[in-house]
Amino acid sequence: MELSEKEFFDENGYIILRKFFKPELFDEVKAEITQIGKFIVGDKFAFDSYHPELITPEKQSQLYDRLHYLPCLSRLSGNLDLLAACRELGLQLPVLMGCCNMRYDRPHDIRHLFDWHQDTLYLLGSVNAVTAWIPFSRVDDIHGTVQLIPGSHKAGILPYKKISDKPVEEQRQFLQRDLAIDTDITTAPVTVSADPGDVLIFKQMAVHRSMANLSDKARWTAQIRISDLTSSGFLEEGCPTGDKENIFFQKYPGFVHPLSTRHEN
Ligand SMILES: O=C(O)CCC(=O)C(=O)O
Repeated sequence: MELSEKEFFDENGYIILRKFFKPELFDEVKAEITQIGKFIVGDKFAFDSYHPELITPEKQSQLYDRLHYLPCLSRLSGNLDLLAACRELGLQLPVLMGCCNMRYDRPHDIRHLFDWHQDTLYLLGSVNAVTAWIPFSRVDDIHGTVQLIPGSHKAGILPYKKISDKPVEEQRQFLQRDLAIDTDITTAPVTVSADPGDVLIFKQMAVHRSMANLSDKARWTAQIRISDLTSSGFLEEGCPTGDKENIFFQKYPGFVHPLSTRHEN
């Protein structure tokens, strides 16, 4: 028997909704990226092609750091169809988490790839929070993409360890470079292949990682983070988000902080 979209999502922790966005949406995204790209990098900047000689490390970080201020990202975050899809997937009252982002993954640049992780560990949010991962260019095992472990969200937050020397203090932000999953990932992953217009929605508890861009084109994506205000305990806990609080001071149902990491300095 075929599963409904919601059943598939609940079972696997992710879903790819094909041809979800209208093509016009990408015209405005491309236009805004091209506008800031030309301003920062120079007139030869083009969304669809990549010229390593133009993009110095300084220009790359200037470009990257500006992406999440693009007005089109706000419009995407507030996209009514996206919020309706979240409701259909079970988020009764979807609210933005303020950590929406865009990624620019250059060919063969592995420095910014994320190893296996769960977004909840860094972003907090409601237990059923989701990330809408939106490609603006082709994504697959050649062009770079993400891999997910189906069903991994069901185990809640996995054991983790601190991998930086950042002290554990209440209002400190912990990022991917500070915390890592402390267990072997042995289940076979799913590799996402998608085109502009498609959207991957995954539970922030789902274990996932980046895959390198082996093509000669830049990989452009947006990540919209959405919690559910009605999720049990979320409001009572003060709607925690990872830019103000961290996992060491949060209670997620059924999760016991590993003694090896709790309050370790
Ligand atoms: O796009 C990627 O390579 C990884 C994105 C990711 O893991 C995330 O946004 O949580």
